[in-house]
Amino acid sequence: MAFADPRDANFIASANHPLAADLASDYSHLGEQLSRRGVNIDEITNAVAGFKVAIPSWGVGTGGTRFGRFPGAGEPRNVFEKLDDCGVISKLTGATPTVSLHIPWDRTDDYKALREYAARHGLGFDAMNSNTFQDQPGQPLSYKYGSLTHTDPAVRAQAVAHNLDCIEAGKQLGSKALTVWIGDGANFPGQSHLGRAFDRYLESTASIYQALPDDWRMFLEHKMYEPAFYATVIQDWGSSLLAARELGPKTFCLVDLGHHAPNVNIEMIVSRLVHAQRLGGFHFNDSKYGDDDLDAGSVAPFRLFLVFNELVEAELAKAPNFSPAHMLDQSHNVTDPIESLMTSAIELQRAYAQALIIDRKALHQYRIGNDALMAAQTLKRGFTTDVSPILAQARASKGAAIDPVAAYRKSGYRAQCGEKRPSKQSFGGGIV
Ligand code: LRH
Ligand code: MN
Repeated sequence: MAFADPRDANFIASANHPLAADLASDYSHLGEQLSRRGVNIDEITNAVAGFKVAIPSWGVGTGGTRFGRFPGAGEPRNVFEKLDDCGVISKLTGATPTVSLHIPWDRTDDYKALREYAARHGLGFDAMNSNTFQDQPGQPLSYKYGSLTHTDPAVRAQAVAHNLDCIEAGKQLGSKALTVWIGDGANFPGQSHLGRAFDRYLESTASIYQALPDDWRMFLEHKMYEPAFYATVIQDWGSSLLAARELGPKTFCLVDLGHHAPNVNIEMIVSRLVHAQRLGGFHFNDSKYGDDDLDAGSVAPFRLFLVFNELVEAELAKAPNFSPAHMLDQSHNVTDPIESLMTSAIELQRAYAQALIIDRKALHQYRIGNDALMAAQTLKRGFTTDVSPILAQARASKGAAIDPVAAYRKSGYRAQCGEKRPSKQSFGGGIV
């Protein structure tokens, strides 16, 4: 099999050539349909072309669960190889120009060199992620019973220091945000004092807040449960918003879609955080039961559409303090992570385009007229419109691939990596 570099513009152009005519015909056909609905297709395509989502560095390797992880061929062995793979995703989709790093998983002793290496792939860095949910070799104090909220001030200080390290690394990389997710909580009623644990959280995060550069943001990520199975200190958006308001204007709430109980109305949470001017961003993924970290739009695409409907409403209303950071946070246990990340980025663009084509004038009329059925139908018509030609045209307009997965497979990139990156057998579980 002849290998090719899927990041090469000529390779992408040659992969697009046989698909261009069909795309042009599908695009003009959809254009006619949408213009009859008062929608200018090129405006939507331009908006979609401007949509960006960050790739989680921890998502380009095969993920796992506590029961097992089954690495595929050509796994990235270090942050530089992770960036190589992120470069492929970025070039083929045109939608992922930044990477969100996780420290210490991506720690390196020369962040300036890492920044230059990323720039050669046309990549930058989004929010840094700290990690005080695992103990590292040689770490003086354990996080078994918590980190930023541990009852021992020395453990809290160790966790705060780690977050300051992440900020220092991020400053060298050009990142402008720190995401703080902690697994702190309790497994038994009575194990921890729920109020004092929250007070310790505020005390510790206030120290992190002090170290934030003026143009940085701190994202607080709430999660209902796991690894704590009775009470989690930042368990829901209410706890996150309370903390954000008490910590200061550079603190925002990050919504990981998988961190809610099944059937929770996440689009309502988004609407409230927009109102509170504290919507910091998202960890997009999908789930059916728990924090399954499945591919975005793979289980509940209508829910994803409803989240983007709230984002478009906020955009159109010019909501103050509204610039959410879009990031994926997924675990690819049974697919090629590059393919899953490409298709997931595209599913976000799909939900965005579907939300953009909603006839909001008609929707408003039906709403104030309490015509519930027609309001619901008008909204849903966005979701039931196949906007694939818009998504492909947005990619083609940026020199990306009309069919990224087909182009990726045609390049043989994974097989190339298999040859270059000898895989080491790994047994046992764990998310990365
Ligand atoms: C926690 C979480 C968090 C990351 C981790 C990899 O479940 O969503 O965002 O730090 O996954
Ligand atoms: Mn997350």
